Amino acid sequence: MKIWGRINSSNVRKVLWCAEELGLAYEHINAGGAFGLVNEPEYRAMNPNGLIPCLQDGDLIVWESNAIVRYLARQYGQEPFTPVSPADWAQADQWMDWASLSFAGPLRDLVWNMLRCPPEQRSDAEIQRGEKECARLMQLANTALQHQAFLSGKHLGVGDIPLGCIAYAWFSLPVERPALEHLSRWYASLCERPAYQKAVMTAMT
Ligand SMILES: N[C@@H](CCC(=O)N[C@@H](CS)C(=O)NCC(=O)O)C(=O)O
Repeated sequence: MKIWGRINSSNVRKVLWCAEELGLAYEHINAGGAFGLVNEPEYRAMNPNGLIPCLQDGDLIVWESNAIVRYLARQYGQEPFTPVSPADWAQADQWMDWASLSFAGPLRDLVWNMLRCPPEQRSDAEIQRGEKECARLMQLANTALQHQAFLSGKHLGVGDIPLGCIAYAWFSLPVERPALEHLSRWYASLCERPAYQKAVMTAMT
């Protein structure tokens, strides 16, 4: 199994963390950003979308981070990490897609302006916008975590993977964060997991 993508990407972290939780053996290949590779014809032949992450497992190639996480969970996981019933899958899908789709813009506003862009291009207005929206979304997750240990229920599951990676970025950046008791407890429990430490808690730059 091969996984392409630079490790400071939240989308790549999802795939690496999932693979680590499942105890899978894989080869990791840096790609994207300063590593390039994504515009090479060989990479485009695999992933015409030209983004990271990308997975190869035997003859199968998958891109789109949530699709990769779902594939790994279905192919190699078991309950409680992998849901079984359509209803439990729907809950996991809900949190996975919500996290990815809702946070894509506001998290990018923060990461791009605080870590990646040339100083003269930094936009304080975008940082303020990202800060406000990320705080609003995290409040929503905090409420969901009031009565359950994980977004997936009593145990960690695929439904927690995308927000877990986004939360690492959010807690690592020098942004205003409201006090969110339940989200903080959930995040602290992720930080204790060896798989999370190895795959997610790496340098942001
Ligand atoms: N919806 C896609 C988004 C992928 C994406 O935007 N990847 C970014 C990194 S987070 C990327 O490839 N950027 C270009 C690069 O790093 O060269 C997914 O979840 O996989």
